Amino acid sequence: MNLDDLALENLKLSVDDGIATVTLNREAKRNALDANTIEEFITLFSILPRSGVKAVVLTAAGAHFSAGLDLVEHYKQQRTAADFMHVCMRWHEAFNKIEYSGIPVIAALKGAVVGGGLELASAAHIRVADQGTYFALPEGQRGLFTGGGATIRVADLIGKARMIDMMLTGRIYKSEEALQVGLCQYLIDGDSEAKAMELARAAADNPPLSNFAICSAISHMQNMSALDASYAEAVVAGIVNTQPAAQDRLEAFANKTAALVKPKND
Ligand code: 1HE
Repeated sequence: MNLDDLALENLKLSVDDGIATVTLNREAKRNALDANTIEEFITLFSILPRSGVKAVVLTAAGAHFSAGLDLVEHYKQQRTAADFMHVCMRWHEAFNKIEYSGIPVIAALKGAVVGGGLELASAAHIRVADQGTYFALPEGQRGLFTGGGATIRVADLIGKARMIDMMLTGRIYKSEEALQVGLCQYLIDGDSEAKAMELARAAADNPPLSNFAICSAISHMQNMSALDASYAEAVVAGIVNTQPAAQDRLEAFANKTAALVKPKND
């Protein structure tokens, strides 16, 4: 199957100049994540990384990035514990496909990034927030628990103490404070999608093999012992750092034609 054959309902896909824009497209339900949306993520991210796309902007229709788990679907389906464990495994499949995709995924955030919406955002490689973005884990208030990887990824971003506080008390982070604790890497005054696109274009200029390593190996290595991770790092660096695309760039540096690494105004 290729990208053109995909029949998506709750996600929208467009590709321009090698950059894919994936849009959560359930604005009427504040982009709540129902089972179908999760299946569409799995389908899409099974194909996108092999489609020649160089980077992805993950954005959302309407004022909110995502209101998290579709609470109404969950309520109506009267799921058993076993049912919901299987639901969670599909969420993990979807979000692992994003985090380990090997292509940069930049999340453009706005409005509510809550519960499962934050779990989705934390699977991206970079998060850009605007001034109206807010982050919350209201699971405790709803009588729920995270099931889409927050115990791993959100705890990784902000530490377990902050995560537990958010879940127990409903604490909401926004603006500078959200940036400071690590819920986003960029906080901008304008449109987060425009900034995410700018970052995606910058990342897309890197050789695909370098991006593959950055957007998969680091995550894999975090799951390993330090000894195994250092071995895996050597293997990955052996492959990436000897690629022809690196040689070309190193030649440019040696010939003094490559850009130097300096802040813009220096
Ligand atoms: C939804 C959902 C949803 C909205 N599931 N339908 N997440 C939450 O606890 C967040 C719940 N949502 C909200 O607090 C608010 O909807 C928002 C602050 C995000 C947006 O408020 P607002 O005033 O713009 O919209 P609204 O009027 O509340 O909602 C518009 C519609 O979206 C309405 O449906 P309608 O048919 O009455 O028009 C809402 O029911 C619907 N909607 N959010 C289903 N979440 C793997 S475990 C993860 C566990 C979690 O994610 S817990 C966090 C759940």
